Amino acid sequence: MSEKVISILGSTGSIGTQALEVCQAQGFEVCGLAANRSVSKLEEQIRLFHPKKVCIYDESCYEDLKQRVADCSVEIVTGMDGLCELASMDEATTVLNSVVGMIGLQPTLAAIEAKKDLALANKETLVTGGKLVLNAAKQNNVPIYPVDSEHSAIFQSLQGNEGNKIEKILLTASGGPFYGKTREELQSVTVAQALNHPNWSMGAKITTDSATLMNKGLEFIEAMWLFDLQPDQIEIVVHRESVIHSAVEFEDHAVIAQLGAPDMKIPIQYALTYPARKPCPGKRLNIFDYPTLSFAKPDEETFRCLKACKEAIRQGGILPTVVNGANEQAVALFLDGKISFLDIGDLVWSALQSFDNLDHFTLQDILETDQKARAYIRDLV
Ligand code: MN3
Repeated sequence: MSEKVISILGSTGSIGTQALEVCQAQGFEVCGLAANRSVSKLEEQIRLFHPKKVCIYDESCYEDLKQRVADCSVEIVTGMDGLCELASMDEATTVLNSVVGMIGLQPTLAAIEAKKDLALANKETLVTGGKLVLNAAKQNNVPIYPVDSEHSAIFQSLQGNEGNKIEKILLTASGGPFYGKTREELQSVTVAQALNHPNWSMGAKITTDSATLMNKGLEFIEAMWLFDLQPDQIEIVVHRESVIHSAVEFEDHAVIAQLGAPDMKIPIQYALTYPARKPCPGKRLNIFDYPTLSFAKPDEETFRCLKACKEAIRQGGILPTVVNGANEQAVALFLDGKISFLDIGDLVWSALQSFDNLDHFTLQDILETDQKARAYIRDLV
């Protein structure tokens, strides 16, 4: 048996497939794989990695998958129960949660309750359930290793600084494909344009979130929970080159940053091999490819999703769940051709204004608020 045994939730997505490359390079055993509905890709992964159990989230894909892998000895489960089973397998030492969206919250909690090391790529987990998740992790003594490149950079910059106070975080943002554009110029943006990210290759939901800067808003909230920060301790810096992945300023005003090629395999691997650094299949940085690095403040009036996220976490309570749910619904409608690009930010902002806050809430409240926020957007459109 290898030193680490990994269960990967979201294995057919961008993070999941790169995580499997890392597992292969490191010789880590893979005990579980979970996908939404990419049956043929999951079949390939089953044949290559021989997991004991897999989850196909969408139940309508179950029969197809079952027939395709009838000759393999793999157990197949479905739905949210299946996803939570994959998050708490006896064999697993580590769970990588890279599912897309709010559906990642319950499997995160299941992994923590089962006392698995958690490599977390699902930012909606902390955006909606930050307090629940961190309390559960503390109670169960479970470490959370960030996979998101910015949060990994912050985590890496903090190594060797136990007990040293963070003055400020510089959270870098590529600015996405529409950096510098005005609202007028963004009126006729197409789905294809929004999905054409300059530096990072990712799935459709997160690429759209990068174009609206919602992604940076979610990361802002994620950083507050992961590193126990106040909103005014986080400065968002548009850094077009995506070479500096984020930085930490300490009380003595020393700023420690992590640099690298924009390749997710590096932060994915660090989350899986921490505290060790091992040879990685990720790209090397050639610093001479970047003779100049640029830094600017984000435009929160044009990119209202970012403003909505900052306002939601400033007020706290259940409001981050409102903006997240509203955004998930709005992005789905945009990708479906039902609303315009600018509508996303306007709808998210409108949801934030329309919901009452809740200071104390349970997992059930989070799930219900998420549904209400989605319904609110569907009713408006
Ligand atoms: Mn990121």
